[in-house]
Amino acid sequence: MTRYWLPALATASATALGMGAALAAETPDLSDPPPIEGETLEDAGSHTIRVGLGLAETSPLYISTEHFGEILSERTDGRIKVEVFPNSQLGDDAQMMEMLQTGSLDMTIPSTSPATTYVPELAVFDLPFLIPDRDAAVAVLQSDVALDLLDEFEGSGIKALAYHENGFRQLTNSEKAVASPDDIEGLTIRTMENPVQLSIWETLGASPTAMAFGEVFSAMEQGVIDGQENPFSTILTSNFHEVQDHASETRHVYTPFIIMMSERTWDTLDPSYQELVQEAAEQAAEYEIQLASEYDDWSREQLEEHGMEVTRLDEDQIAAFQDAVQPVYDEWEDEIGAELIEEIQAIVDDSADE
Ligand code: TK8
Repeated sequence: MTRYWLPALATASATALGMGAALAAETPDLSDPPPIEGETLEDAGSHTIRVGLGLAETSPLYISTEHFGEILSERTDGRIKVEVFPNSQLGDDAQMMEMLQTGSLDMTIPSTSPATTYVPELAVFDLPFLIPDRDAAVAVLQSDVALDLLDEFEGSGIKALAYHENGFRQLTNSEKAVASPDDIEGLTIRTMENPVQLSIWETLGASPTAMAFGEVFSAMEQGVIDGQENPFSTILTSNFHEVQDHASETRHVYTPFIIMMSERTWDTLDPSYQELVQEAAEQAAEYEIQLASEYDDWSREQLEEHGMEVTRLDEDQIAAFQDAVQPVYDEWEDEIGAELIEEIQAIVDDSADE
């Protein structure tokens, strides 16, 4: 399995993997998040928190999760340890959320899309071209409107702590360069397990199939599907370019991740530890969003260097996709809530004025 590291982040990445000082001479230009202020805790016991992730250990998600563990370990003199299990080895997003409910796993960080099973309004993030750029994304993720959706998990057995970035999704396929909605006709595309995602690709004329992330590589390798869509960093760190010759910079959906804990685990934590975990999750989220944005362009360049053809789309070409998927809004507006959609759109518009 080939591993791709963003050079500027080699130190952080190497540290995250315990790879020592070999790469330490490279300069990470990302500052570490500030330490958590407050007392170190003596009497709150020891905990090992197991975190399952769908993505590889080279992903910004994994690196920031290791960082989350470092913050907690430092702040508790090693009384809280975090163990991270990447590559869907404990299950896919849906399975790991169920494991949180039963208490057989402590944490996971799924995309919002499969989490709509618990909080249907999260499907607002599945709407195409809702979030145009990262400034808008950050404004939305920090808004009360978005944070209130995390509270909606209450009673599900899952404690949602913070948003991370999965990122702007790009289409890849093994068949042809895609530059217009017409090019999509007939392609079999894997989507996340979410009805709005299915509806996007049906509307564009593809034959979509919902599938867990961990099955996507082999489905493409075996030709069961022609393509999939994910951020460039995931396409690279999951080695999708080995089985996909074409990518198109469609940026059709911005997907957040949610950092979640089992309510059962949460309840075993002393309130002072709960506060630390919440703060560490927020710090890790800030770090992850920074990492993810650094990885985005770099990953696209790496993919091109590895022979993937990346089709860039100009404004008119993007507008053609945007027009083509308008019916998705009509179809889902009532279900998701027109008011919620408008609130998010208003935050996006404000972020453009600043
Ligand atoms: C990883 C997934 C993934 C998501 C997907 O667990 O399923 O395509 O984008 O990255 O959450």
